[in-house]
Amino acid sequence: MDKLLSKIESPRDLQGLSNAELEQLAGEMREVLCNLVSTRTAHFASNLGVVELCLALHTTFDFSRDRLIWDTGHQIYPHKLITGRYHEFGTMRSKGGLMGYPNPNESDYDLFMTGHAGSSISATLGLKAGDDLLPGQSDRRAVCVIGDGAFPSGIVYEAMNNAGGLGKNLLVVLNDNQMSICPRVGGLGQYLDRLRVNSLYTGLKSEVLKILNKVPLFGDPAERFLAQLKESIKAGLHGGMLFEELNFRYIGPVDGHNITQLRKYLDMVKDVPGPVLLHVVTEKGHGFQPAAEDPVFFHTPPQFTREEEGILEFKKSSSKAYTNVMSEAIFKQMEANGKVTVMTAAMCQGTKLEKVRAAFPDRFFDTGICEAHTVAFAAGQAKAGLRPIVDIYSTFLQRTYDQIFQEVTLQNLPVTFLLDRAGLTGPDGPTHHGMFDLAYLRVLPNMVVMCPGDAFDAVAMLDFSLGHDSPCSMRYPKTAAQRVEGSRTPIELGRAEVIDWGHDGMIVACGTLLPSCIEAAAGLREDGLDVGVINARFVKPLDSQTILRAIATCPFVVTVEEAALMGGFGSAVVEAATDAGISTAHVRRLGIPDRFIEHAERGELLADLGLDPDGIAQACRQMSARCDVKKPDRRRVS
Ligand SMILES: Cc1ncc(C[n+]2csc(CCOP(=O)(O)OP(=O)(O)O)c2C)c(N)n1
Repeated sequence: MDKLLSKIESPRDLQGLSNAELEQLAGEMREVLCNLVSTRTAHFASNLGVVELCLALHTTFDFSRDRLIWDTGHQIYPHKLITGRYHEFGTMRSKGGLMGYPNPNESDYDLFMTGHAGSSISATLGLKAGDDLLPGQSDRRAVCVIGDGAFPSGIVYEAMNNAGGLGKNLLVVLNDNQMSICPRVGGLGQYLDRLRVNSLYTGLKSEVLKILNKVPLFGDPAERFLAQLKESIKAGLHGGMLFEELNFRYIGPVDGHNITQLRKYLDMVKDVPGPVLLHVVTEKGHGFQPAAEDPVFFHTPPQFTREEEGILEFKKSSSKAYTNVMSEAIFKQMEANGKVTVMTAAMCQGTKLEKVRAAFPDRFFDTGICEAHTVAFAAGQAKAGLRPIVDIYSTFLQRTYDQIFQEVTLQNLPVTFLLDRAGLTGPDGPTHHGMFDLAYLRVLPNMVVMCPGDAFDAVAMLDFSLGHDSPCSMRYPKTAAQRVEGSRTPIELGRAEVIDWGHDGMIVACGTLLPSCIEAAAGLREDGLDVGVINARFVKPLDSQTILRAIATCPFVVTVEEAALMGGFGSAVVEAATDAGISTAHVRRLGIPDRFIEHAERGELLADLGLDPDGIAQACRQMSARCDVKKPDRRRVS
């Protein structure tokens, strides 16, 4: 089946292949990509779109020595297929298997473990600057591939400014498929559209080839480049002045699915001195019609089966996720209050805001992959008197820490931060686990930090935050929303909710692991241990009264959070107890230890970290056994 692909152990094996064989190989690679997504959820349309580009790059450069960075890294699959990982490809994104992003532990062809967009030009420029300073390294070429969705990120212009000033030899391949996850937005995208209508790309493909054929294939690269430039200007085919003004040579647009042409272009620019931007036009989802027609859905589709006539059957989950609960809650808030606005940094689909976008087009803002701008933009709206919501993944909020500090908390502006994908995101792995937000948000004065225990809390907390005159944040994971039974207390600033009080010990649950804590307590009760549960709700302000009463009076206390232990909720509890002069020797903190967590299903990771009901119950049993000899009154420090 994979006649050619199965023999490719490394990019060196591509060297003898003709353009026709490379095209055949591209077909085989697409087949493997399609087979993968029929077994699991994985990045798909972006990978289908870069197959030819990947082959052209690896046949023009030698990346065992030259440098290559794929921006973001979600389109790394074709690269993995031809850099020695074909035989393990089926393990992609599963526990112990290949990572869905570049991973230097898997291959020397992957330079950085990344999953966040926009940093590729900076990192590649850094590699080049480093290689140029080290003896015998300056011949190493430096290439990065960046999508038009990632391209508006602020850091890209910091890097281009630096590269244009340094004049380093650097090739930036702009992979323009007119899509981020959703259709790309903003003025820069419109500029790229104008470049696309440049006759070099539209209609005049034969003209392109004529020009290329006039350019000598051998000889001084700078001269070859100038010859090409002269010919294209003569034909009125040159554009990209924005990049030229930044001291980049702009070439393109080029058809990114024509291997022959791509290789000619890459060969032409590979030794051009100074920074070059090669504008390559691709189709997201290329080669698999349903994905090309709906690249938004097929960015990371649910597992599906292909049928004869191309009809697809999707493996859909019937449960409602926290993301859905919150997008519906946002919708209702916007319906009720014309001052509520919502912002997403290119994650409209992931945060399920499509209905909000359609219903409130003037109060919905997709800013593109520009998190820092998004937060300052929200601050401006809050200052003007609106009630902005920043709906963002926990891990991407890290991009904008300074704006949260300066523009929001320092001004004490009422911006609401909804942190989706908080905690362990599962198969995306360490680049995407949202584990640091509690630690980095709770240190900021004025910031209210909330963790809903279930869907009831999540909706009520949004309502609370939109009536509160300070910045508020709340977090929830990527999982099915749960609801704790029984009558619930309303959300009150800095007040926890006592689910039950236990005489043998207490679990203090911070966040949506609350139902697991309740399940653990129920199991312990069957074993004869009376362990109660507190739903902490607030990390800041902490309900010291309730939580410290538990520490002062109960034989043991276990805190539970799906976040980094260092600086997180348990730390806040221990700090508060220490400040109050209460011993914490009988307090145990459960959460994410001080290391990066690999990829696997969220449930597998929770179990590995002792954060599932069994693990929580086990920790309680251990604490109970350990604290048995000690009595609560001995713990109070005088
Ligand atoms: C800082 C950051 N914000 C958001 C994302 C989520 N994200 C992953 S891929 C993607 C779209 C990238 O578009 P583009 O660079 O054009 O690549 P394409 O998928 O179109 O090939 C987004 C928004 C991210 N990875 N990093």
